[in-house]
Amino acid sequence: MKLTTKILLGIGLGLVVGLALNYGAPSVFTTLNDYVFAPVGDLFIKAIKMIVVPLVFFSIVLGAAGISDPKKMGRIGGKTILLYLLTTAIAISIALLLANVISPGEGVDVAKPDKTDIEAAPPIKDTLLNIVPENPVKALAEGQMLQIIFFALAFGAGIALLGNKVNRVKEFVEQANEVMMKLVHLLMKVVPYAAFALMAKAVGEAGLDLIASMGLYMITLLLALLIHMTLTYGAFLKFMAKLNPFKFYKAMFPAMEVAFTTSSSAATLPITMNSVEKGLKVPKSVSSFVLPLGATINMDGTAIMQGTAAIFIAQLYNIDLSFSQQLLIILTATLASIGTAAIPSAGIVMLTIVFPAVGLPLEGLGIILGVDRLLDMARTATNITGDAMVATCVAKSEGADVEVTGESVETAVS
Ligand code: DAS
Repeated sequence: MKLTTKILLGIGLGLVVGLALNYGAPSVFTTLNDYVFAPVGDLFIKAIKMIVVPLVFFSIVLGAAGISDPKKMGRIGGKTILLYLLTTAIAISIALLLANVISPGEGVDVAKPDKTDIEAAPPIKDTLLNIVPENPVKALAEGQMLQIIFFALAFGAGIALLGNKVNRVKEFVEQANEVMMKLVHLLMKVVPYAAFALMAKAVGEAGLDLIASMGLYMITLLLALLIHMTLTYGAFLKFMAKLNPFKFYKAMFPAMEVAFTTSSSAATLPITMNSVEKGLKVPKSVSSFVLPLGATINMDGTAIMQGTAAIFIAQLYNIDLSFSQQLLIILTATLASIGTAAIPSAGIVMLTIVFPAVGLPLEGLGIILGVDRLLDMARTATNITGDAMVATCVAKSEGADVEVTGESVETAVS
């Protein structure tokens, strides 16, 4: 049975058990929650926290080290990274605006976690100043994620600049990254059971109201993805790449389909490159730099999920987020999306960066996890579309004659 099917079964069973206990046997729920649901949920979240530091570190080092020839790529690299950061910040801003307007988490009384490890978020100025770690080893040991991301970007850039002189370091990082991807893959096998326990716990506590609010959370997120894909990307395509957005989407549809079915930007990369080179006439000199880098560090869809999830969980737990804390979400979700590995469900793992940064309880991860599988498919399609859009705009700005050739691209997905 496919993992997605197992997860959906786990969610469904968790919903039914949670509702039955919430309405029929609250005392039984309390016992089951204490001895089954909560411990399973806690263990799963601890396992996520166990892998997030090395996963982020090696994933970002590899992404930064992948900048083939930083000197040659100066102009193209500068444009690419600027567009990646700009579109990601726009994506999160759309997500925050929609989540505040729709307020999917309002009106549901989810018991606040009894742990006191929810620290108040530091002022945004301190967070920005603290991004540069005085002691990177201490940052890694303490899981200071923003400092880890900064150090990883610097370390990767160092590898890129030294090139072949440090091949063994690069090989080690590549293999370490493979190990971390494998651990995420193995952890995802536990998701159906964790989703069951966490869903039963959450619905057992909050009842039907929670299901309605989770449905609203999904609608809010999918709407943000749609707006970003059509309005943001449409504007860049029309005014910067001088392309008809509808023709662009037609050319990119095969890649979007593969991204949707695989939930992995990495698995989709060959199709994304094929679509951009054959379907949009983007030169290989641009696509071979912009797309692999984008698959690693540019994930607008993931950033939208992280922004929406943060506001949703804050609303569920009645935690008021100030404007500066919401700005902090834009910063942390941008950095978290850079650190997200291009594999299924990696974006949910990175919520362990965003939530603590603004004082949100990680228990909220369990509620998000339950409905994340479908959302991962949609946001991965957005991720690769953003990469392709930037590659097209950069190619145009470099004088390439980008146009829609109408050539169909065979996808590898059977
Ligand atoms: N599935 C990830 C990707 O490959 C994104 C995510 O998990 O958020 O893009």
